[in-house]
Amino acid sequence: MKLGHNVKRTGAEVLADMLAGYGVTHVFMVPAVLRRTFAELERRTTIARVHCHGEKSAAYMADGYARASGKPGICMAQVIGALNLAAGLRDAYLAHSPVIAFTGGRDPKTKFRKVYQEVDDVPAFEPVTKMNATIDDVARIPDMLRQAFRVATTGAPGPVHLQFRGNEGQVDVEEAEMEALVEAQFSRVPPFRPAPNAAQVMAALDLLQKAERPIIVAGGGVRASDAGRELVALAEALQTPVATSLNGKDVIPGTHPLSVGVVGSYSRESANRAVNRADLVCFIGSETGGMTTHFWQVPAIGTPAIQIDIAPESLGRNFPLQAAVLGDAKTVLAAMLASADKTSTARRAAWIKEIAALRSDWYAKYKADLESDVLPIHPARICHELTQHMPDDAIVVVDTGHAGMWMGGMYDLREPTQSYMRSAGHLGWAFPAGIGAKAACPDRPVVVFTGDAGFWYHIADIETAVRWNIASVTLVNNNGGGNQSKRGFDRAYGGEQTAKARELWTYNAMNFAKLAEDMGALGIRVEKPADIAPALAKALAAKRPAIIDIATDIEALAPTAVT
Ligand SMILES: Cc1ncc(C[n+]2csc(CCOP(=O)(O)OP(=O)(O)O)c2C)c(N)n1
Ligand SMILES: [Mg+2]
Repeated sequence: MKLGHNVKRTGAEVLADMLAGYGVTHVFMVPAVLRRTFAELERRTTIARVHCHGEKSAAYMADGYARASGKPGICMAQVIGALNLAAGLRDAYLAHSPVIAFTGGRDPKTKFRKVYQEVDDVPAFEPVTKMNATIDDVARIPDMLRQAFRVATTGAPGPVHLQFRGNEGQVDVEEAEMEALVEAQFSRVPPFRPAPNAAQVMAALDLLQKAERPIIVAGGGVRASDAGRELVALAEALQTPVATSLNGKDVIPGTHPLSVGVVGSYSRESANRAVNRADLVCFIGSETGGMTTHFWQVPAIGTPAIQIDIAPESLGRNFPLQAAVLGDAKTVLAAMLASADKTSTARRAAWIKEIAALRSDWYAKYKADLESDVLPIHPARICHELTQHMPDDAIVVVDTGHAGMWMGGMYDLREPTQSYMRSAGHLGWAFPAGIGAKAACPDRPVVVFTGDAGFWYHIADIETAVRWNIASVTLVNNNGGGNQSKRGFDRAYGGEQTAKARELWTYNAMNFAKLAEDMGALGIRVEKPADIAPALAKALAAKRPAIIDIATDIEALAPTAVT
């Protein structure tokens, strides 16, 4: 129907139809927001309305959904929950994840009159969104929703916030002459693949081919562009090793001979050593931020660099460039591959030997930890077991802190069909993000790795996963505390902290498997390294939410970054 038909529809009907039209399968929220829309979702669509135990958790679920599928994740809160939801968008913002948040907001008739539960929430969404807007008139729902999907998915993706008039967004019950028009192109990342300028491609390629010790640092932009295959093909054609950011870990299998691992702060020694030996660093889809460069020490600023990115404002932000290429990673890499001079690889024979040595030196140094039989279990052993036993199509979802360090540095993807997603810094992100990932990809195994402090944050959502039978598997590296904090408190106490200082970062002992069982999930407690792989197999076969509680050593500290 074209406008001018004079047929009025409610905002709720149009919103429900449009969400279905964009291919949304789940929305995550805490009631009560857009109540009429939820009724229409039930009448008109098959969209699952996952109500969970906190707005931050809802945002993390939407974020996990988005990162696993490339489709925008939808989360919602009424006015009083809006800032909890905004807090949850922070990780999505940092990770360039396309999350769309709906909140209830103010009514012009009553604002500034001390309305129950009301503050002006909009400014709080400003630092965590690419677009932050209000819908005051029901007739604006269609075009604003289209703009939300457009902004969330284009360029470097990211979160969007739409505030609907009324504390619960009651503007959705009003009627107007509206069209439920959907632009399907914007229903997933990337909607466009901008082609690079040919001269820029040749300039970058020329530098890579002339270099004797070049290295590629691939970031989340390569992941968003689904350009792993092209990346590995170019690396092979030019015999150029690849380091990744933590966010880009799954763009090349860790077992590939040209992979040196994750570079930066939560990293692998071989990656930092390789990047600091390089005579040319090629950043692709990377913010060149503090985490990936260990605060601009790896590589040092001034190291000859080239950069490929879809966002022009990223090019050269932190490293002076010898060449800059603007475009979609997959398209740029394919263009470079098409013109690559494979005879140039002879120049890099010595470098490739050095890379092989860095790889084997790393393994030799950590072999004892990776294969450790000590009790309580060494976390590196968990990572090593996961490398060997993770299904070929698994999505691995990892929390921050020690979880990020252990898995970033010690775990390897074996197959290009395996995925890896990580918290961009928020403790507690991984468990709900894993629920979102499993909702988005029900046919793929989803395995979460989190510490116990991270798991405590959103533990109530075990019940959510059970209620919706969203069968993610969560491994808890349970050491009875947040022991990444140990080094920091030692420093704060001027050497070694007091015994009493441990009350700052330790908890009561907890058996999360037992707790999970009480909440209706499968719970498995693991106390011996040999039981890790069977527990994973059992949990994956159970086809219901599972928590594997692994008792580990509170004294085990992950290796810190080398420079
Ligand atoms: C929202 C948030 N608050 C605080 C921190 C700081 N932080 C980083 S790691 C950590 C403790 C992690 O503990 P746990 O998840 O049990 O892992 P462990 O270090 O014990 O392996 C804390 C508090 C953070 N990253 N995010
Ligand atoms: Mg812990």
